[in-house]
Amino acid sequence: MSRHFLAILCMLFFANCSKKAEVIAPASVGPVPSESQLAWHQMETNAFIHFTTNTFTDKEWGYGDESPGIFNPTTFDANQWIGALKEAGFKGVILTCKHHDGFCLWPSAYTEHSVKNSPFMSGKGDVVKAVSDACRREGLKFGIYLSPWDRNRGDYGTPSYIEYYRNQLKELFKAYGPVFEMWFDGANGGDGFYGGKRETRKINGATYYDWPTTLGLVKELEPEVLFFSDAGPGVRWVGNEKGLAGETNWNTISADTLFAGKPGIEKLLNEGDENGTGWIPAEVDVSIRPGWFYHAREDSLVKTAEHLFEIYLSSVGRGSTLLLNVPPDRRGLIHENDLRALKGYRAILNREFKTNLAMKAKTSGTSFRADLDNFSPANTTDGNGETYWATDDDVTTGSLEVELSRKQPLKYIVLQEYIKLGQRVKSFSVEYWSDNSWKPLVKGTTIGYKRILKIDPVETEKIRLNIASAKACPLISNIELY
Ligand code: FUL
Repeated sequence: MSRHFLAILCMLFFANCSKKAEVIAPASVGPVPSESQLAWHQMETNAFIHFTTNTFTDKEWGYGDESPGIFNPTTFDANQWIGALKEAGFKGVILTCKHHDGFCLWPSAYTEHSVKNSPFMSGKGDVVKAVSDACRREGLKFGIYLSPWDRNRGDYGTPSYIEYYRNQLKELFKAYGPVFEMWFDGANGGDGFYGGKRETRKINGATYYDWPTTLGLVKELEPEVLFFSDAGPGVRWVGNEKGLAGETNWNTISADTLFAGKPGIEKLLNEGDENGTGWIPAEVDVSIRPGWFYHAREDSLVKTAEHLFEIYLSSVGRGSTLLLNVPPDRRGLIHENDLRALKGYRAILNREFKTNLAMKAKTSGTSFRADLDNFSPANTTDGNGETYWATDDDVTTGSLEVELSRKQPLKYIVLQEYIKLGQRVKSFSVEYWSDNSWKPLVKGTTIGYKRILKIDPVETEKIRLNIASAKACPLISNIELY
């Protein structure tokens, strides 16, 4: 071979390599999740715990004049709570350290309205410590709900209350961290005890709390924490308390005009905004009972295991994270009926998603990025969430087939996008192979972190995912079939 010819060959080889290098990783599109948001998506299901004097007064919203003397869970056992929640598959727990009534579940140095003046463990008890310790022992993450609205405080509505609220945040984050999520709900002002004034107080939800300063202060103590509120900035409210994420569910939304408690934004929160400027995914908060707090009269109204499974499908299955409230009773235990429902729910999940028929299944696609194996359809069935099928940059539609070794009954299709590089898919359909032709199975809009489609069962040896439109080249990291 002449030297001249060798040089040309080398040039061609390197030109080709650099062309491939250029196409290697698709660029991100729109906002992308932070590390802690990604970890939050992967948690999928978390539990909420509502517990305070309401548990003993049978109320949902304490007025703020409740005597700490009534708070007395006599067989309190945080290990029972966390053990049961862990068994049900929850990865994190968020506790109402203080609800609207202002009673503190920890012995705060800034108020007398707390466990320290209750008969619970002769005033030596600390529910926040017991729960956060149990979480750490069991490997669950711990989160804090601290109600901004406080119907007990005489200074609610004035600047000194904001200082009180911030002091309590510092107290909690220093003593009970790490904290993965901080919950600020949107119930802001109304009538209350207010140190004996018994009046109605209104605050301006957009300005009173000066959230940027408060969040900045918390971030200094806990840089990784995610803030939940209607408007985020870490996680947004899903717009209802029924367990329903939008069928169309964008993780993106523009938060600049939103604030906690703003009325009339439920649909926007439920569906997000394709062109939103921030990654602020929706969290689905819903209670296992009609109320958020325990009431004996609701013992027969605990959601069934089947209902909880439906909620899983309409939350996690629509690309959100589920936050299921399980309120302990007056004994300080999770009630037997709730335990039974949780066990049943776990059993359904285990049964329905037992064997992924698509694992390592044969795949093919209309096209894949620069014909590089790094982006081939096989990445969707390799059980690795870090690999994905991608098309060329100018290709925003495409099809991918998954072929099973034999004809199998199908009930669920699980799809996942590689969201690290942004949410892309706007609409898709799935078909199945039957009688020598493709038949329609299901259609959908967004996919996001995870989409679970429950279908009318079919028997088939092949399915085809068609991406009909996307914001940019689609990146599908995972397909599972059950
Ligand atoms: C709402 C509160 O008013 C409810 O009592 C409950 O805590 C729910 C999760 O958030 O804003």
